[in-house]
Amino acid sequence: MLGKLSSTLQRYISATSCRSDVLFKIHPTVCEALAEHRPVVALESTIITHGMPYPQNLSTAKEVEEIVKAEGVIPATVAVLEGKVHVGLSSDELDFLARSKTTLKVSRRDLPYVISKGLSGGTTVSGTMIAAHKAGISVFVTGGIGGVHRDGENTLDVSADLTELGRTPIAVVSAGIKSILDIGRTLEFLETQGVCVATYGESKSFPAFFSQKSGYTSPYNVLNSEEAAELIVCTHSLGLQSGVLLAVPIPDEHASAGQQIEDAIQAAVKEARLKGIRGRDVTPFILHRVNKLTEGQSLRANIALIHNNALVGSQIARALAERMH
Ligand code: PSU
Ligand code: MN
Repeated sequence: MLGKLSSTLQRYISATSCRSDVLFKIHPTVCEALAEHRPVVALESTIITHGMPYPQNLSTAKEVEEIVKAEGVIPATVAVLEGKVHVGLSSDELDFLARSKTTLKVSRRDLPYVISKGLSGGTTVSGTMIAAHKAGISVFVTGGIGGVHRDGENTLDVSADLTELGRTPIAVVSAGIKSILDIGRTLEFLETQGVCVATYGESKSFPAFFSQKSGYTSPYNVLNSEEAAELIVCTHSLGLQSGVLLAVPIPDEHASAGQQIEDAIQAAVKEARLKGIRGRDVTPFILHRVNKLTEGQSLRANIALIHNNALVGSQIARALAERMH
């Protein structure tokens, strides 16, 4: 009885001492898990609001949360809702984000505006990293991160995801970098930013999202979740304020459409340039066009690799939590 009482009390204390405030709300289940040092994985929401069409965006968001839970890990999807950063969403909140056509794409630079106006939006990798770090989460799973765009040496279109990785100590699990981007320059920029980049598994090639190989050598490899956790622990122990990028190659059975998707990407990148698409609209435009040009093949591959990333990321979060005990 006493044991039961004290665990209830502990839950109460952890839930009420969570660092929620007027601008920032951590979901009670996320709070409890963090207070009890149980594993938590952060998830982004631009993929829901701008990265995938309805209804696949909603089903994917829910499936990813289920995969994380099935691994014994608490999912914390991050978004801005009516001017408040939320870490961990209810099913109704996910539904709202997936259906809304007015939500903004929120990276670091957008946060002050969106919050000052009481607006809602999906957080990008950079926006999600900020919120996850503030909440005390160490592992974040997504599909693909932003990077240096092709022709970025002229346009200076370099995703804020890269500078965020340079300044926020979060481990981001992704399927590498999409070839809509300049992968070589992205890896160079990550090095400059001090981001430790490692491919998960034995492949020497850094993965290119839809393909297992980008043709660029991966700086490092981690062979399993324990090695990944060790890398994260060392980043923290050294007091580095920079992030870690873990690249998980797309599973074999979904990599076959790689070349066809690659051709569609080439066409979509050209189209974006001709149409004068700029800035924050570039990535969503290309994702949408590639999905149309491949008749949904890219979307199916995208969903499959996010599922896989969620599984791997959860295992890493678990290995990390075990290291902390
Ligand atoms: N890549 C994808 N799907 C996405 C994104 C990237 O395959 O949904 C989103 C992520 O939220 C990422 C953002 O952080 O796009 C990067 O946008 P930009 O290139 O404008 O920085
Ligand atoms: Mn950009």
